[in-house]
Amino acid sequence: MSKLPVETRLDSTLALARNPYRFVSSRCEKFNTDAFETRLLLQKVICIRGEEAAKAFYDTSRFTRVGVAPPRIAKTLFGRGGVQGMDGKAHRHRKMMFMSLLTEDKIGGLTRLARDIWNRRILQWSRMDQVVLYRQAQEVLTEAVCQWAGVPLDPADVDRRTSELAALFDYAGSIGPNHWWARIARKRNEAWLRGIIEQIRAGTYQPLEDTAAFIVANHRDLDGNLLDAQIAAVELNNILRPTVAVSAYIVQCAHALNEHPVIREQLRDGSPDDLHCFVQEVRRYYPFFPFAGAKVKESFEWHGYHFPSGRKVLLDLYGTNHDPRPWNQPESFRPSRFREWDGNPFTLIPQGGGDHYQNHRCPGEWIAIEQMKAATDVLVNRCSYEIPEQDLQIAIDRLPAIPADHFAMTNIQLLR
Ligand code: MYR
Repeated sequence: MSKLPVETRLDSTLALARNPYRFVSSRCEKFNTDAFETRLLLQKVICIRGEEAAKAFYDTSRFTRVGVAPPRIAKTLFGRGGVQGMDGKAHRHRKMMFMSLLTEDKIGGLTRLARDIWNRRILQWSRMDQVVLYRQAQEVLTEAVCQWAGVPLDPADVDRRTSELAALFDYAGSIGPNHWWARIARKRNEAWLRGIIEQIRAGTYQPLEDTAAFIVANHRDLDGNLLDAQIAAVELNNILRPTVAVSAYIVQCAHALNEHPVIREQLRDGSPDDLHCFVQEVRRYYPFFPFAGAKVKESFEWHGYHFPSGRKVLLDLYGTNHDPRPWNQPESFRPSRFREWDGNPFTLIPQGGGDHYQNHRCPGEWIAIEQMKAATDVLVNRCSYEIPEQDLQIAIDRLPAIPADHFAMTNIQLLR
């Protein structure tokens, strides 16, 4: 058996916080390996990257997700009792609930709602001196996903509900006041959604039967019981929050359009395939979720390395998307690479890998793709704008990583 390379420093949590997206791959390059052991939050953790590592990571007989998320992430990003911390049959059953909401038809409905809201917003923007795309995208997505999910949202509440939902992903990885605000935001958001679940069950609020709110409120577990109202709220949040998090991808689309004027020109009335390739390359190239975590179920060996039972393991998502073995010149932004792509579920894993039904791969991946396409079309074909002086560098120590100034735009004009 080979000896797993081990980082010698006592704890690497700070190093990871300073450079979350390159932490694993920079060390894999140094050790010339796809796996090494380190200590994070004073616990031994094995970090892995690449296609073969992803195949092992998504083998449900090897890893569990139960009790894996650190408390600070559970209390902000994920909540407690939701699908992210489940395993086996119970996980597959819960996952089916999400997948039933994500038919092509339903995703199309959400995209149409968002398009209408974008169109309304462009008109408002044309009367404003400056807008910040990150915040605008969050508000558009909050309005659209609440309407789509059957979650009533008074127009006067769009601002505060957007701020709450955005805090959950924007400040999950922060320390200090932002992180504490994210914890408060989760409590508020869950209380709001729990109230809606209870009203649906009491019959005092009746959303359409194909909406997320109705389906989550009436979902039964494998024993035939309704979900605890608190857990139902966590699952309804699991639909709203990640949709709003697509705002980070939308800013990254805007950044890519700005960096690559030739590609932008090609997308002007380009084919649906051009748009699809562009969006896939944004998801591959830009930093979104840095890594996914799991815990070894029973000891096993992989590529000659020993993975002991109970050991936490991090799969490097960003590093796998930038692995030079499947991705030729991974550091160059080249949408055309997706014309030939074979659809391998273990090489492009910005939102997790493997199978959507069996594995912990984000069920909202298709929502993200369609929302990114709709927003890119808005930015390329529906309006013109100028980019004022600002810091456009992607802040690589920020989670999710977007430009420090969140992409400000001025002189916005409706094109048609
Ligand atoms: C979601 O809401 O589920 C999607 C969120 C995407 C944003 C990802 C960035 C946050 C990562 C926090 C992990 C911190 C690990 C130290």
